[in-house]
Amino acid sequence: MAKFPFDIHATEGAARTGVLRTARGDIRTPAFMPVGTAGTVKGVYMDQVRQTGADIILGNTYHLMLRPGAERVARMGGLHKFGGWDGPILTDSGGFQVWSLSKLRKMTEEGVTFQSHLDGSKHMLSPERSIEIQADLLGADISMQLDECTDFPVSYDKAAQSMELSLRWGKRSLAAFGERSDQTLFAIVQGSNFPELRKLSAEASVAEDTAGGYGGFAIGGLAVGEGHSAMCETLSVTTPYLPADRPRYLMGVGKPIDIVEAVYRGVDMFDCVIPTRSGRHGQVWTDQGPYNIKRAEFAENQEPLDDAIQCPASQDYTKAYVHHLIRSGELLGAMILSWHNIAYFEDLMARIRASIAAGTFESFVTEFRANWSQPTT
Ligand code: PRF
Repeated sequence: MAKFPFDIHATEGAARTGVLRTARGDIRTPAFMPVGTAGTVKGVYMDQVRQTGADIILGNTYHLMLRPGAERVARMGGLHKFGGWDGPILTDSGGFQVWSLSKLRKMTEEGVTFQSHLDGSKHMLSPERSIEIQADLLGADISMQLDECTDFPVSYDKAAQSMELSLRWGKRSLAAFGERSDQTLFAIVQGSNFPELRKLSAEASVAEDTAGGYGGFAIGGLAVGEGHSAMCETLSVTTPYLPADRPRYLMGVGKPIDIVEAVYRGVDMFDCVIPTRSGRHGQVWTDQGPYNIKRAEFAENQEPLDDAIQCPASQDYTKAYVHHLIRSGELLGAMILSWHNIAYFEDLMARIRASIAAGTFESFVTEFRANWSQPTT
């Protein structure tokens, strides 16, 4: 079962809702994966993450290979046991984090060498080593191929070269992954904002999708500065080239409006640090967009954060209290907002799934666009 069964229950336009059945449990799609970079969803206990309705979390090859080391995680029983999460885990392959975090990276055909952002130590990631770390040492349910996240903006020729390198790394990742009964590997489509390159990348990855091939297809290289409408346009010219019966994952996205628009264009899975990272800075997410609880107007506001969300963080603390905690730099403020924001994102996904199932997603999207009061560029 190198490809997890993916049962699509309902579609509306390009949007789909269904269940991806992994060996460690079902993932209801469209799904939002809270980011557990270093084996922890920052500031939130795993049972709280579970309570928000999250079916799967994400882990990072890059961070875990540097600290505490992938071999150490393996000796401690793998990432699920080490971190106390028994549901599915998807790990990112490391290429993107090297691109965004490391110092002095050097790309070759073989792979990427880089200096750790923690202590400057030198490391190497190849497609084969990334698979070894993800699938063998961390024990990820879903591994990602090693890819190169193309710079933005970039010329057509550079984007083409980068996308072709990712395709070759995808082939090597697939070969290294081999046949596995209860784990799967996703391809990553690149090509910047060039429709022809996205098409070529998707078609070439899909051509590898033979028996024992890719279990799903990710769309990488977006949300890197191109802006909301360019991202939407690229999605519209990419998802039609991906197989209808495999899950599609938009990497590192995004804000609620980005997620709604991507589902509208046929995406099934998302991950983003926004709920936790922005929560640590006082941001509270709503259907209108985020606001900051530090604002003076909340100093004596007795309302709960958000009564509509079935989560203790959303219902049991007043805005005035969280305002005080964040202003005081109290740890609990960051914890409450991280938990609440994940619950908000998971609630949004549940509403998206329900509206696709009910055949009302089109009006859900229209209403969501009208309510969203933040710039979307
Ligand atoms: N590649 C990988 N991980 C990613 C990205 C990518 O392009 C992005 C881009 N938004 C986020 N995470 N491997």
